[in-house]
Order: sequence, then C-alpha cells, then structure tokens
Amino acid sequence: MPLDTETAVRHDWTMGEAEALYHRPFNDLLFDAQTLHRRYFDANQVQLSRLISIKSGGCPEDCAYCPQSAGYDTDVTAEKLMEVDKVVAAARQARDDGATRYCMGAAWRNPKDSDLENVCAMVEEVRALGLETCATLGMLSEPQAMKLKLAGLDYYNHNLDTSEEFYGDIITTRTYQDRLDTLENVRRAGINVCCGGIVGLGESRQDRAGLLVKLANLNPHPESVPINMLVRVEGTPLETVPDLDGIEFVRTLATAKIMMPASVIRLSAGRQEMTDEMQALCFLAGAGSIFVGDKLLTTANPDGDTDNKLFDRLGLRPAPAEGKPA
Ligand code: SAM
Ligand code: DTB
Ligand code: SF4
Repeated sequence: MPLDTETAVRHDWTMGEAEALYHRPFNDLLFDAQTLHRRYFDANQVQLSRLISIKSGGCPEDCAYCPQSAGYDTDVTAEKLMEVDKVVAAARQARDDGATRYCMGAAWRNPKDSDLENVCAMVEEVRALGLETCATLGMLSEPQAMKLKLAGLDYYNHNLDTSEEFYGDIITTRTYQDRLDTLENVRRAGINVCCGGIVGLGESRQDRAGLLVKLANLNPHPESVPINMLVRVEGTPLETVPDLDGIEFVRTLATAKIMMPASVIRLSAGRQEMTDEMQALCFLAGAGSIFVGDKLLTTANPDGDTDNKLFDRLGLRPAPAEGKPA
C-alpha cells in the first residue's frame, strides 16, 4: 500500500484496513510507521512521563489484569489518598530527574467530589512546578472534567483497553460505552485525551486491530496513545496467560502509528520485561514516549541509570516539554 501523506490523519478506518496493515511484511510496516512518525516528530526524541499512584489498591472494579482490584489477592494493600504535599514533593523530584509530565493515578471506579478537590489542589501545585499534568482517576462526569480543566489539568488518561468484542472477558463492572462517555466528557472540557490499551491479555490479533480501529476513529484522535504490554501479576486472573510474541507487540505500535500518525504513541507498561533490542524496535515503530522511574503505579519499571544507558546506546534525547524550545 503506498503511503498517502495527504490523508494520513483519518477517522474512517475499517477492520479490513487495520488487519491488512498488521499482516504486512514487518520491514514494510516498520518503514512506513517510521516515515510517518518523522513527518510529525523528531524521531530521536522521546517524551518522558512519570507516574505516581496517589491512591493505591482496594478498587471496586474487576479489571482482570489489575493488581489494584479489591477482588484479587495480590501484594498491593489498600491505601488512602496521598497528602497533597507528598505528591508535590515527588513531582519536584520527578522534574529534577528529567520528566516533563507527571501522571497521577488513583484506583477508583470514579472520584468522589470531595476527593476531586484534593486532586485539583495537586494538579494546580504540580503545574506550578513547570510540569505538564495528567491524571487517571476512573470514570469522570462532565462537571468533574471541567473542574480538573480549571485546575490546570493538561491530559486525562482513560483507556479503552481492548476491542469491544473481547472487553467483557476482561472487565464486567463497567461497560465499553461508560469508557467512551468519560472520553467524551474529557474532550468537552478541553482536556487532552490520553487513551490506549493493553495487549497480551489473551486477545486475538483481530481484537488488537479492533482496539486500534476504535481509537483511530475517535475524532479527534487521542493526543496520546499508551500501548501497555500486560505485566502479569501474581493473584490476578491473568497471572498465567501465555506470553505475547514481542514482534506482534511491535506490529501493534507500528499499526497504531500509521493509523494515528500525529499522536504520541506511548510505550507504556511492560518495559521492565523487554530487552534493549525490543525497545529499540518499539522506537523504530514510532513510539515517542515512555514512563520513567523505577515504578509504574504498583509494578517495576527500568530505573534511571538503565534508561540513560539505553538512550545513550540509541542516540535518543528526552523531548522538551510542549511549547518549550529544544
Ligand atoms: N483506575 C483508573 C482506570 O482504570 O481508569 C486508572 C488507573 S489504571 C491502572 C490505568 C491503565 O493501566 C489500565 O487501563 C490498563 O490499561 C493499565 N494497566 C493496569 N494494570 C496493568 C498491568 N498489570 N499491565 C499492564 N497495564 C496495566
Ligand atoms: C497507562 O496506559 N499505563 C499506565 C498509565 N496509563 C496509568 C499504568 C500502567 C500500570 C501498570 C501496572 C501497575 O504498575 O500497577
Ligand atoms: Fe481499578 Fe483501574 Fe485497576 Fe480497573 S485498572 S481495577 S479501575 S485501578
């Protein structure tokens, strides 16, 4: 298929097209993904975000991959919402370590209005440090999204996770439509959308293509598209699901890049289990962002030294914050 750059950003993708991309020879797929990536981004820069779990564990939802669900016997213990000062101190450290975006995650089905006041205070103070702000708090109503926008929230993360068809095998406590409604509320409030999914759940290639079609037919596209490789956590229902082939994961990133070329594709959970060579292929496929720091929300992530060495080996540079000169 020739690369049509005039109509590269489209919202009318079909399953047939997405599956055809996935099936292409690997070299052709990666070449086109990298070529398109370069039309919109500096291919040697990678944006760095830092996660913090501001409220861990005890979640009433039943997402089969998640160690924070109250329904599963994992090592994660339920905690209260962190104090604002502690969150801000950790954000200052993240900024000093090189992150440009700070993403605050809470194990909630949805925030209570009283909790939201505290999160808004965190957002205001983190933004005042010169960091971009992101939050992932579960389902949001439109007024809640408006409050976060007023506090200065730059991004909201809420994933579709998988295809609509496979979704019910993974989560039963909220619907696919609930997720689309939250994304709509975030959009209406004028907050950038961070929305992607998770692979390696035991889904088929058709399901992976289905997820990408749903994401790419959102109009506008999510500005940020995290693709997570399942981190299998003991005690969760997916603890023993078989490995997803690494090449298939890279194909997923490349297909996402071709379908949403102007969006930042984020190589998210799962880096701790990947080799340097595998991550290099992910960057070649158009991944333009990672989470840094030795912890994601509750699971391990490569530490700063490890990532610095990887960046040196690959000649990669951290991307400056949006709107700031390189
Ligand atoms: N509770 C909020 C929610 O579900 O929207 C926010 C946090 S939740 C941990 C954010 C995303 O992290 C999930 O949608 C899923 O894609 C990803 N995630 C959670 N557990 C994971 C795991 N074990 N491996 C990989 N990704 C995971
Ligand atoms: C996303 O898509 N991945 C991040 C972020 N958004 C919130 C979370 C990954 C969590 C991995 C499992 C854990 O550390 O608990
Ligand atoms: Fe709760 Fe989010 Fe984990 Fe689902 S992914 S169980 S909503 S913390």
